[in-house]
Amino acid sequence: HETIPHWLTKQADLAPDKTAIELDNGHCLTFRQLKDQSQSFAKKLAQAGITKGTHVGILAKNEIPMVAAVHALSYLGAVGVLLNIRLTDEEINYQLKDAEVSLVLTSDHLKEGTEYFQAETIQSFSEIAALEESEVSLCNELDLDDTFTIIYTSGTTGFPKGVIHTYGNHWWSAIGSALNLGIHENDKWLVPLPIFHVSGLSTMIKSLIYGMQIFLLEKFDESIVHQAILHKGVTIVSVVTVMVQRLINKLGDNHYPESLRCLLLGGGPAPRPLLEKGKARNIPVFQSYGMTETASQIVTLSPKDALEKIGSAGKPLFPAQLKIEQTSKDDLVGEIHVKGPMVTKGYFKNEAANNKALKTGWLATGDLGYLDDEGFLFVVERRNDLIISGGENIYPSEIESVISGMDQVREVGVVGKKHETWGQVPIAFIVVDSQSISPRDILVYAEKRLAKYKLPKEIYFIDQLPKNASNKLVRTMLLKSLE
Ligand code: S0N
Ligand code: AMP
Ligand code: MG
Ligand code: MG
Ligand code: MG
Repeated sequence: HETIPHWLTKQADLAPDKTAIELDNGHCLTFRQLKDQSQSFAKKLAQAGITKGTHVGILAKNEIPMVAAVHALSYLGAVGVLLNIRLTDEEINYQLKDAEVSLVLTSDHLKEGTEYFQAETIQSFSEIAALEESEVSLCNELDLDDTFTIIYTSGTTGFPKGVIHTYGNHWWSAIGSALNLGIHENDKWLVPLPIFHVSGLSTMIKSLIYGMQIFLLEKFDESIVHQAILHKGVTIVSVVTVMVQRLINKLGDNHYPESLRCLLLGGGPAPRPLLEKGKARNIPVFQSYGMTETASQIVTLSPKDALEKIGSAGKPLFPAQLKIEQTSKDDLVGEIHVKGPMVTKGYFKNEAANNKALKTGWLATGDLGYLDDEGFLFVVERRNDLIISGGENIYPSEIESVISGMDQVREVGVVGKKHETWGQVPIAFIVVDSQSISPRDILVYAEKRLAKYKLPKEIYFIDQLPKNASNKLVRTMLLKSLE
């Protein structure tokens, strides 16, 4: 087993007085302070019964107590199950049960919303902070094969799957990114993306490994991001498409200062017109391809290629490999397979999914793409009808299985429709058994079970769903029926 020194302890030793985290209100925390706070929190968590291997749910917006809580788990060898705050109680409870979570930690202001969570204990950060520190010995090494975090990602079957991230996955993700983007002395990486997604989490960990300051936002706000780029020396910002759109609108005909060296764009496709707008304003947008399973970007367009290869997601990072599984010799397009030490070792207790996606030593992503003659990746189609709305994933099957649970509903088909703001939104086609049901009834039923961003934005009642010869729903035909 390979181990490294605990990364926060190490950085607190190398650069104790360097700023680790800056908040928009001006509050800063050094690496030493972050270590002290995390270690103290760990000793209090031990008092609350957390030991090596305990699965701990974390439900929070980006805030320092959340960062400290995640690091605290690593000092105990416990596993963090990061929960998306937009999910409904039912969706959260599925994850808590599936991930075998015994205790949930949450922000003080979110505690009230957790009364229907099915967990033995739910504690706010302040409640833990009020405990005595127990005399427990904290981990001073990290085993790269040990599990650190689990993040759920929507599944084709309608049920989400828990992606396991080891310390090694996060380590290699950070190294791969550094070998591509470089580490600059004055780097300040702005994190407007949630830490409950690997997009935010991975930057929080890079901060420790690089000794780099992050500028942490509780949630995305284009005015704050804009000001931070103009006046606070931010050099890198992680973004999804809708954020780039909002920033470009805000910028108008002005330009960002040279200090901004990278807008790392991930989490979904980027429309070409948007990339061209960015290019016209000299905004250094770096397209990337990655997913929860790859612990963040695994393919990124490097700065020197960004202009010539607009539309491409780039080349695999140094520690990663990529191949296209062609179905026929004449078709360049095939399934994207990736491999590397940042790729997950598997989904938590889900042998079927592991056999499907990870059996060969490569991750079969389900996404379709091709490589141009210089080896640059172009993603052409997403896996299994996956809908991406504002960087959040939605599988049609999640919505279909919920709505078909209504007594009056015989069948449902859901597809993604292009949307000005969100990129895509889900819309539903429904075959009913009785006429006594309205779109409103459906939404009332669905909103108890599905996060708001998953609710169908349009509902159509139809006589029957388009099926192929083997009686499978043909989703592409649904969209065509609207034309
Ligand atoms: C885009 C965001 C910020 C929008 O949220 P906002 O503006 O804060 O909305 P709210 O004020 O909370 O709500 C207003 C109304 O909007 C609805 N709503 C909110 N979000 C969505 C959405 N996504 N789709 C549809 N509707 C939405 C609310 O319900 C509310 O409605 P009303 O008014 O009716 O009540 C927010 O959605 C956001 O933060 N999105 C990004 C999430 C994200 O991080 N995704 C990436 C996931 N992927 C990965 O982690 C792997 C790839 C990766 O690592 C990566 C990705 C990006 C960049 C870099 C990397 C990397 O490799 O490092
Ligand atoms: P998530 O795990 O939430 O980040 O979702 C990852 C999925 O987003 C991938 O499997 C792709 O379907 C999609 N995706 C990520 N990057 C790109 C890209 N550059 N172009 C098109 N789709 C992308
Ligand atoms: Mg709730
Ligand atoms: Mg997602
Ligand atoms: Mg039914």
